[in-house]
Amino acid sequence: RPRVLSGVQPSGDLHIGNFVGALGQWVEMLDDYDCFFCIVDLHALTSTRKATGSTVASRARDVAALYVACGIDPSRATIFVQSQVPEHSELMWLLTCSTPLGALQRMTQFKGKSGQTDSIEAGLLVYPVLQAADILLYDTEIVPVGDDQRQHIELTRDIAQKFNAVHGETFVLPRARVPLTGARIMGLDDPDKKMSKTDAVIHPNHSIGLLSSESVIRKRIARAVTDSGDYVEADSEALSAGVRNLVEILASFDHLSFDEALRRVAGESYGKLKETVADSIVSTTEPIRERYEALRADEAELDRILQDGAEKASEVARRTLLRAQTALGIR
Ligand code: AQP
Repeated sequence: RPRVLSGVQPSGDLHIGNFVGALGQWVEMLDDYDCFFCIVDLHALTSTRKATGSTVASRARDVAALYVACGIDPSRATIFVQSQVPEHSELMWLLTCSTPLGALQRMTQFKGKSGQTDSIEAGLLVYPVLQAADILLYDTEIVPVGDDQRQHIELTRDIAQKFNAVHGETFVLPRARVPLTGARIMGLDDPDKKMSKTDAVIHPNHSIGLLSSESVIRKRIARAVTDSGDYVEADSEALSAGVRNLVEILASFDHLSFDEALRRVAGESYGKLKETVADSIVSTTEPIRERYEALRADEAELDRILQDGAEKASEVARRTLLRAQTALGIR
């Protein structure tokens, strides 16, 4: 079966964008792919803005419980924490040495984030190389991600291609799998900005957590930015960014295409649209929240799942790292 790898940073509460762009797609791949799902804690250290090490460590268990609660069965997928497999950091260094600085400086995320602050940590610049190591270590063919990661997967391919050309066939070339709807869920408070965990810490109305209660979900959707109109236009070109985002959320949660979702709500008032969207989110997330509570309470079982996962991941990672070291001539 083709190998799949993807991950989430334990950098805050997972939101509905993470579900649509990542976890929701992963569940659908369990039968047909050999799945590795990582909790990328080292990525969550890339900026002091995000979290301290100890917060990241306790959140890693939260994320593991959430993976399972969303339907990622640990007997059908390898679930592990990135820092428990040291090969990720080792391979990253080998790849960093041949990655052009200009390629990293051209990454859209780096340009956007480095422009917001005077003091930028080097981790923000080089973390796409760590991401490349995460992917290449597992001979990954498919990386199911949201749209924001597309450019980083392309960079991973470039890094792998260059390495193979110089040192001989070593890495499998991966490709991104981005969902047709919901690839980029936008902030509810600012529909021009991608919904993100870290923004949610500063702006409480920015996102909806996967574990939010029904009342919070309804309140946040009710407050979502729309526009000065009253009714949903039938023509998708005429929709404002805020209304488009709500239709996109509805489509993702109800497994519809964007056009199908729009046909369902066209002509409705914004109030009714918001009610429909909130209903749809609640019906998907409520069972996840219930399962999560039970799973999170059993820390010994979570640790066993992660220990098992790290052992399986290490077996593959060790072989690939050795291959890369041998190709480079340092073994
Ligand atoms: N808004 C989104 N819509 C669709 N998919 C999304 N993903 C993230 N945001 C959206 C996808 O979720 C996976 C995990 O990504 P992440 O851990 O980087 O999530 P984040 O919310 O972006 O977290 P942070 O800490 O707030 O990161 P930064 O600071 O980088 O924005 C990925 O597959 C991602 O595509």
